[in-house]
Amino acid sequence: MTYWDKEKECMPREQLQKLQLRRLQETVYRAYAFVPAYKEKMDQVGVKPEDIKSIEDINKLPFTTKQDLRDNYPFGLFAVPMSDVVRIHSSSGTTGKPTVVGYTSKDIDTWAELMARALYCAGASKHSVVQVSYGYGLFTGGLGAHYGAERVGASVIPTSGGNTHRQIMLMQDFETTELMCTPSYALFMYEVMREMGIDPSDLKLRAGIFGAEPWSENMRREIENKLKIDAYDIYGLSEIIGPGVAIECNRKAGLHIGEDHFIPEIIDPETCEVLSEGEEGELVLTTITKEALPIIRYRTRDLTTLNMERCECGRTHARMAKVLGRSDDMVIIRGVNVFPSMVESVLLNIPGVEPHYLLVVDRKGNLDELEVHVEVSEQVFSDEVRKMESLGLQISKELESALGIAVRVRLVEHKTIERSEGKAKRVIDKRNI
Ligand code: DLL
Repeated sequence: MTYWDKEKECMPREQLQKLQLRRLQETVYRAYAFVPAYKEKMDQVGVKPEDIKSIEDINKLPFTTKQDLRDNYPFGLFAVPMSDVVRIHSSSGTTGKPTVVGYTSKDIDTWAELMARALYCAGASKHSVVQVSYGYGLFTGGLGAHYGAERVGASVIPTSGGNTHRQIMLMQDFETTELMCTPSYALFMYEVMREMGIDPSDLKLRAGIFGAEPWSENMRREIENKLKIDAYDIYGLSEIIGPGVAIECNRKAGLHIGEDHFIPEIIDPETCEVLSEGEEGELVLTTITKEALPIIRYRTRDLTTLNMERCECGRTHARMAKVLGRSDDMVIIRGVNVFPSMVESVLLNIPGVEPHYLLVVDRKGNLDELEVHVEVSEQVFSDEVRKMESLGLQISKELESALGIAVRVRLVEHKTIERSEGKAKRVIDKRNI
């Protein structure tokens, strides 16, 4: 087994916790001293930086939410003067002002290091040709991946998202070995490859490092079989640093969180109570090395579990389970919680169904209705009506038994559901509530 930074990645937990405590204390001191909003929040609950005497004391600190970033738009949570900020990113956000994040040059270095570690963990090296098809720009995906791939010493192709035909031509001609993009875009690329008459097994592609949106295990299988590659899950969010917060190793038994830079916790999203190892809840992250934008106990809204056991690969950092949904992605239909990934998992087990789907939620009278649009293969679509009907029936039965609510299924023709070059849109909620 080889590691990018064995000393850090395989550090005994006791030692790791000492490092975390020291870094946490420094972070809390800096946040309290330099960010008025943090001082105010801590004063409100009556906690001072010197009250943090052990790692467990983290739960004395107040949470930070996206709303705090919005309230302090654009730079109000920065802990350094703007002259020390060398990069600004922001996350799109569907409503209102975007969330703005900043980096010092040391932060950029930390991020590149974490991304290099992530890429290496997924098998990339200086012999790799890495195609970065995450968007470059305010989104952290493109540049985050780019700096990490360069640090590994790989040859980097900064294609960004879009222009899919050209992406594939370059992938073929430049002999890309690792592809980095959203899992939904990887599937779209496969479709375009087929149209171009390219057989993925003739490419040099070895692995994909996919993230920025939830994707089920069935989706992983689908991508691996179609593109003939090994697919790794990478997790991150702009508020914390961007991609590279956590990455799978080749055991694919959870994503290793860079615990020398972040402290993870799991809370009950309703009561905010801290849950114990293995219990499912909302991931909360604290940055402990970030200079420009220290973030204390950030409520990610992502639902997962933590596993603190040493991985078979030798790494000791906590592993988070694949994130299958966000608490705010969840649609509540007649009181039942439904995640798009649950629908995805069911669909991809049914032959003839394509991995492209859309949940449309509406309210008729007082009743919520869920309609799932499902793409079927060209062959199925041209089959006789009776076969289509029975497939539709099978899908709705399987969805109903998995979700516990009635589901209307609409089979749609190949390529009718909009393809995405970035994060896929899986839900349309037409209810005005
Ligand atoms: O999506 C950073 C990123 C870029 C991660 C490229 C991985 C690869 P944001 O735009 O701020 O940052 O969105 C963060 O995306 O809170 C999750 O809900 C979701 N997300 C990110 N990675 C995963 C993943 C980037 N592997 C939000 N699985 C997060 C599931 C993910 N959801």
